[in-house]
Amino acid sequence: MNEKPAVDIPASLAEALRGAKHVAVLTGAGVSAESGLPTFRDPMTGLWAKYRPEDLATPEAFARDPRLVWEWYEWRRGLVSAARPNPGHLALAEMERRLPRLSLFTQNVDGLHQRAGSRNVVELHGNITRSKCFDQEHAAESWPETGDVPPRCARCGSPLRPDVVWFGEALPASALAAAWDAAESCDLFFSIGTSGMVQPAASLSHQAQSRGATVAIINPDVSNFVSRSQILIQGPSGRVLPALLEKAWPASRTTHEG
Ligand code: BJW
Repeated sequence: MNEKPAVDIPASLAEALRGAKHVAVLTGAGVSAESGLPTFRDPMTGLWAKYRPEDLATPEAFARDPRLVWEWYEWRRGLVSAARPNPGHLALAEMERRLPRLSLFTQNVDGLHQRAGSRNVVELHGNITRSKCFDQEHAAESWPETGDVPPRCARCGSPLRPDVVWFGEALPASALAAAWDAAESCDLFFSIGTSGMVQPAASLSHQAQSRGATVAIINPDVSNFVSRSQILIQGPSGRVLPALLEKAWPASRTTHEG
């Protein structure tokens, strides 16, 4: 009775995936939801349902109350270190192995794609496990144990912050340029587990579409995606991606079972 309904994958999408020369993938917080990490904008469970982004995810917030911001990220670092990649992350890593070229751009700061085995991952919004100093952006792997919260940069004494991209900050230029290039040159673009609310990442799928790529959206809530030229697959990525993999390469199942 608890059996979940089968995911309906269009045969045309499986075929497009199998034949693609260059697949570009943009992921967001929804991809890690099945690993137990909260998204940002899901109405009941998202982080922004409980916390105000302007209090925690802007440089101004950090300047105002660095301890609050540091401790909030310490809590989230704990969630990330306890989380494990889910079948969606694993399916993307497997797709990378099967395709001539797959470029994975993630807005996530949790490192779960890399832990799942994806090798060509570009982090658009940084990584929560890294720290840098607020004033000079010196990377900090360790710091003097002075009891300061946040700790201070060993080189310049400025307070440390997580190496993530806050609102109003520029994305790493090389990461954004690579994402833009991939959106313009891919033949198939996936937007997975992202609300598409945050720029500039949200523009990538439009750019891909305008350059003639097939665009597929994977999300349990497809109500915000209305373009008829996109393929919408409604469902959690931890179920949709393994089903897509199996539909594109049915022999893989035989191989595993055999
Ligand atoms: C599932 C699922 C399952 C659930 N399977 N799916 C006005 C108009 C336009 C733009 C702006 C504007 N005012 C300001 C801006 C710019 C601003 C912006 O876009 N704001 C909008 C919110 C309005 N952008 C910026 O400020 C960016 N920088 C910038 O523009 O710089 C310009 C500049 C240039 C030169 C010099 C200086 C500046 C930076 C954006 C940084 C975003 N940072 C955050 C925090 C990162 C650190 C941290 O983790 O704390 O990034 S905010 C947050 O949103 C995080 C995410 O990466 C990002 C995107 O969220 P995402 O991943 O889409 O998550 P959700 O929760 O929104 O969606 C989850 C989805 O999953 C949902 O659709 C669910 O249905 C789905 N889902 N379960 C699959 N099992």
